[in-house]
Amino acid sequence: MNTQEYIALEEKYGAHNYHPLDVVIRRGEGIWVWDVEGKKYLDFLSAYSALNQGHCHPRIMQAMIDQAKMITLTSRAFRNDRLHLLYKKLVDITGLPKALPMNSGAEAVETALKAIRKWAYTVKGIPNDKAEIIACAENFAGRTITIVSFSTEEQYRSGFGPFTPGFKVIPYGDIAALEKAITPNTAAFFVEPIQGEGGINMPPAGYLKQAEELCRKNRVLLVLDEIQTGLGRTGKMFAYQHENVKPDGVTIGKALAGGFYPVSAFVSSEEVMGVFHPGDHGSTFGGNPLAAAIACAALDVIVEERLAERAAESGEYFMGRLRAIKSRHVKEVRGQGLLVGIELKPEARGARRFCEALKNEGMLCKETHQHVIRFAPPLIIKKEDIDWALERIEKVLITL
Ligand code: IF1
Repeated sequence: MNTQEYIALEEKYGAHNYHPLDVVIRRGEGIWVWDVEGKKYLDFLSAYSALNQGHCHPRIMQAMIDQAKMITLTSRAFRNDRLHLLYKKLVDITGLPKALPMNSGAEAVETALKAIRKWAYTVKGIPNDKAEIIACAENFAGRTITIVSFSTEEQYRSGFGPFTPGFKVIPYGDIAALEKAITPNTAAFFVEPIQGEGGINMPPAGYLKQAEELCRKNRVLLVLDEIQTGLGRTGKMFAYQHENVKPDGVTIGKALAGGFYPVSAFVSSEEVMGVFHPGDHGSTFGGNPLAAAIACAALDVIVEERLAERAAESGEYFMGRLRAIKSRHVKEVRGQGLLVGIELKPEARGARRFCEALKNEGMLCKETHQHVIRFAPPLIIKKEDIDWALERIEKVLITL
């Protein structure tokens, strides 16, 4: 079958909840993918930052194969000999003492929200059902009804009401708004260090540190969503480390398993995680031995191949070269490490057509929020491959 035939079958049998680029990928290795016609592309999206280690990393693959030959799933009704290893690694990289493993990012976020609420009632003493969680406009934290209850993107909410109460939404990056929003019933401030889907929105320097101080002063938990910014993507293991912030909790996902398996986690303090008692929360696959073995290997790759440091260096080079491109379409280049966005001017008529043109040049990336082209290559990318990409990006930004 050729590309069009594959597309026709997807369209015929699949729900239309995505509008993907018309490329049908068959194989991936490192930073490259090949489509069903043998065309080769440089992957500049990394499955939305779930492939920081690159496609089909051999070391993670071997860990998956080895574990799959032993046992894949026990349920949490019993224990297994891999989970403690993942717990220890998550504790070591975050500096937070307790982890709760889940599967999708949204499940890690839901876990965090439940922990926050139960902490509010049983530890902080907020009256039952009165806990307030503050979130920021243009957030993205997943697709469940509770999570879209605090989304400000109409399309993510339309038709899915009624919504979960107990959330307050404030402008991103605005400390005064956070201070004003805090009440005696505020349980937590839940925020992304950099807003990915929101359009690679960077907060003002010092914002996270000021938020941490404000939260501490008011006994409000600071819980950071690092599902997209975490695991080396912004040039540190976690984006919060750029400002030496110490959150009360963090959600992790995507690259936690290097693209081989859905693995996520909520990592937090003894005080917060201690609200969970046996039977309070969980999931069929959360913390299974196959997930744990894969995630351990995925984390080892990030640490031992120095992916955070490489993202910092590559990102600085990449953004410097992007900013030097003289294009009438570009409004702003922004980002940190290898989480980069080019915001186009409205007269550029949207980022999608630039992504289509880049696909024709052999590069895969995705627009976000109409006017932003998001660039997020695997962190293993080398300088010569960044140069290869820059040639194509410059050509498209100048000729389109
Ligand atoms: C889609 C982008 C969207 C996330 C943050 C939690 C989650 C995500 C910061 C939930 C997931 C994914 C979801 C995927 C596309 C992608 C995405 F921001 F990365 F680009 F949509 F906004 N927190 N982001 O970014 O994790 O449940 O998906 O594992 O839904 O289209 P998940």
